[in-house]
Amino acid sequence: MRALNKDKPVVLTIAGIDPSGGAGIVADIKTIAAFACFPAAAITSITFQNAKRVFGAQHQTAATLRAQVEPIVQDARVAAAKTGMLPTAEIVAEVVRLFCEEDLPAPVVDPVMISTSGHDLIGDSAFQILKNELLPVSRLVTPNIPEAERLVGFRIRSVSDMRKAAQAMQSLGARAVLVKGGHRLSPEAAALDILLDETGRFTEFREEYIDVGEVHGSGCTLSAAIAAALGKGMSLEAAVGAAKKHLTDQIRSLIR
Ligand code: PXL
Repeated sequence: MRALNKDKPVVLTIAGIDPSGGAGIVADIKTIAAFACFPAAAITSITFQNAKRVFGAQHQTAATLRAQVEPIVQDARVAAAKTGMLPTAEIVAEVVRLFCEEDLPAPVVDPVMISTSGHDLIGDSAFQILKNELLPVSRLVTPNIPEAERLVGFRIRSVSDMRKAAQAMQSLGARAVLVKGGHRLSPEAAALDILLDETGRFTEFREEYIDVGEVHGSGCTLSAAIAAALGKGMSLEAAVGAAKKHLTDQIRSLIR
């Protein structure tokens, strides 16, 4: 049996579901489809939330995550992948095993830690496995400033610190790193993202900063867009540029 549109590149997201649609897998699917790719999705956690608050979550087990991913891999060539919320040590360790064992491309890792509404989305031991085992099998890791600070263990106060943090994350094993700046750092860093690629080269991405406050799901959307663009065969640099433009267009539509 055939699935509609499956001639498009299949892009897999392994992430939490936010049933209110702002973040997580629903945002990923919308984004992957907007890039004319075929979304496949494996759920790590069912969260109970809206844009204002997270009320709780029901996490999956390693077994139920594997049971979702294996049939996808058996039936389709996955062109690109991303990971989002990986709440428990059991889940992160299984994700690492899946990317090592299965015929899957190295993922874009969005190191989700805290929801925009302030809820913790990853446990301490899960964080350690993400840092020590998932980063080394990633294609790209896409932290915002607080996530980067937790991964590297020092404060980021300037654009030069963003570059140092990117290099520190590459030393942890990530092939490439995209540090997302933000308004909290400085007006200069607002909407500035810095890419460090596998050859050690830095590229700065700057889009207009649109002051709409925190946007629920912006990290999910950006990482899904990068994965989709990679799935279409774009270079890493072109994929990040296209993804950032897509996110900025979406944010701009909030004020229209
Ligand atoms: O934006 C981070 C994030 C990722 N994944 C899920 C989320 C959130 C934030 O709320 O709910 C499932």
